[in-house]
Amino acid sequence: MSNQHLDTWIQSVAAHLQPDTIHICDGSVAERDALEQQMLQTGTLLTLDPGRHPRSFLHRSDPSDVARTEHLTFICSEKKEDAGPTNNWISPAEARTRVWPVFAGAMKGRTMYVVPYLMGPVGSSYSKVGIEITDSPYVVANMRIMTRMGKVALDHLGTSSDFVKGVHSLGDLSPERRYICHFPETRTIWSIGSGYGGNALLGKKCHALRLASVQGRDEGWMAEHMLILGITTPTGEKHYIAGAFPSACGKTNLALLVPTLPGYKIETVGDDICWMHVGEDGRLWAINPEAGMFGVAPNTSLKTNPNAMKALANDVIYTNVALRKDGSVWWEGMNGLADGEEMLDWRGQPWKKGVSTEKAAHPNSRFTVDIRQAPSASDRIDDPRGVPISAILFGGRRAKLTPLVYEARSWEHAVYVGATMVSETTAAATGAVGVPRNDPMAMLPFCGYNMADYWAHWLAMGEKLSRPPKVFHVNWFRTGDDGKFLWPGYGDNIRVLKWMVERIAGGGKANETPLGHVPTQDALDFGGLDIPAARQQQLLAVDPAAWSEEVARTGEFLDKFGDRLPAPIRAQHEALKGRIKAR
Ligand code: OXD
Ligand code: MN
Repeated sequence: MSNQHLDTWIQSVAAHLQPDTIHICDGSVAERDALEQQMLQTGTLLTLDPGRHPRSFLHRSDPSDVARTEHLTFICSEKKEDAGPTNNWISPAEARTRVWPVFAGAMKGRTMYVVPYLMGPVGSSYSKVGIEITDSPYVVANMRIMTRMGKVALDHLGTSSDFVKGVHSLGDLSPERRYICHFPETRTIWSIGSGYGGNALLGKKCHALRLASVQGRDEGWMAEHMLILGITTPTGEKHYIAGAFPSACGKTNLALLVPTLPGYKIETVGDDICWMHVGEDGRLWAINPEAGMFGVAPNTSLKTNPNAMKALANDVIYTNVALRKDGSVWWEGMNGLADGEEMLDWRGQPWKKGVSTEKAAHPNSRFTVDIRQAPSASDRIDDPRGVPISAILFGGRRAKLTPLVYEARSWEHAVYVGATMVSETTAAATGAVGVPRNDPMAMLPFCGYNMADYWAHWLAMGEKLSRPPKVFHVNWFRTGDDGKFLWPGYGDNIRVLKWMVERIAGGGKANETPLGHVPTQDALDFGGLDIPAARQQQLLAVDPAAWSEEVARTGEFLDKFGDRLPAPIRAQHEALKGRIKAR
């Protein structure tokens, strides 16, 4: 079926970028195989040992291009206020004069791939089509795993003009000429100068979060940086939970959790992005718009995330991991290296265990794999209706201050809790690691419009929910005075989920604190864990003095939004101050 809107747009982009040839991707296995062969010949992909890693490849990116570059990422709304104080902004007119010329002739001597992709299950009224034009076969191969790509997307689109238009070129890969521009009003993305996942796989952060968050606001739904998991209790009670955590804070680990408590079962629906709609039953219903995982490799091991390791059995694209002499991949946290073992680091340089001081794998090295390969994959991943959400988690990485878990007091309070999330930075973006920064709903780098309006949208969504989910805040990363983690995390996080499910059912003992409801020490299942009572107490403690400093900092953050800050957020802030003072 031909689509006039699509054809016209492709021609206009081609006229400017001047590729040698144009290839419209159909998503077939034959197409994938041919592309892989070509990338092996050019060195874009390297082979791995076929016995250990069937049909899997290694890609090494340019060393200056290994993470999202937030300072080169722009929201190009007509009005600056619509991008808000947390986004970089340039006007569409400026983008046209400053950025579009960088694309001129960028595909000379290259093939222009046209990648139609569907975000969301086939046949779902919630799913959306995007078309990514790119000159990177690595991007095509990743998009084929991360989305439902090719004919299936064109079939969904039909003759409609309703698709996100993404133009991506590697350009010369120079950070000097790198731009990732989003035009929410025309649902367009321009990305040049980077081949890195979050900058170049336009379906993911650019479309499914930055543009979709705006579209969701306009159409009354939500695009969130959240995992989706299903939990079944020993008595057969089943719930779905969505969770927002900043990048590289363990979303994939939680989504694929193997419970340490007997009788519990966890299913994975999504590990990074979640689109939620109000169902006829007054609940929130969620789909995972993606089809794959672009997971952080370091610290993924049989111990920390056995389901991820099993998902990686075959058909994986690894990016910037280390390569052992036997043709297998390695990253920090995987163990199993003999002292003195030599291999190649993520740049392809010789590396020796016990001698080399640099990391062998880049801290933001990744695996790309079909999420349905995880043993925990839910049979609802492809359900066009999505899944009903019983609880939402907000989580940050805080060494101090924030208790393991607390429950918000109301929807308005929940929106405040999400809006005031703080987390210590990670390697997923360039810049210093370990610095606390406000990251509302884990959307700081991904909200395509003014955060204050985004909170107003959250508040408005709450009004439409007759059966809103319960909302919790979690922090797996609190440390004791010795600097060691107080909580074992990983599979033991099931103990926190257990308490949440009890709360959903109307049970689960809790203390009322200024922050919200914190489980009593005996309400949390510490059974079989070697955590002394004093450390359990520290894990759940709320220190009013420290919180009054935190609240002052939060106040400064909220002030950035001026008059646009929704009144209920300000009111929640004042109420929290009052509760802390009363202690
Ligand atoms: C990701 C990120 O890649 O959040 O998911 O950076
Ligand atoms: Mn993410």
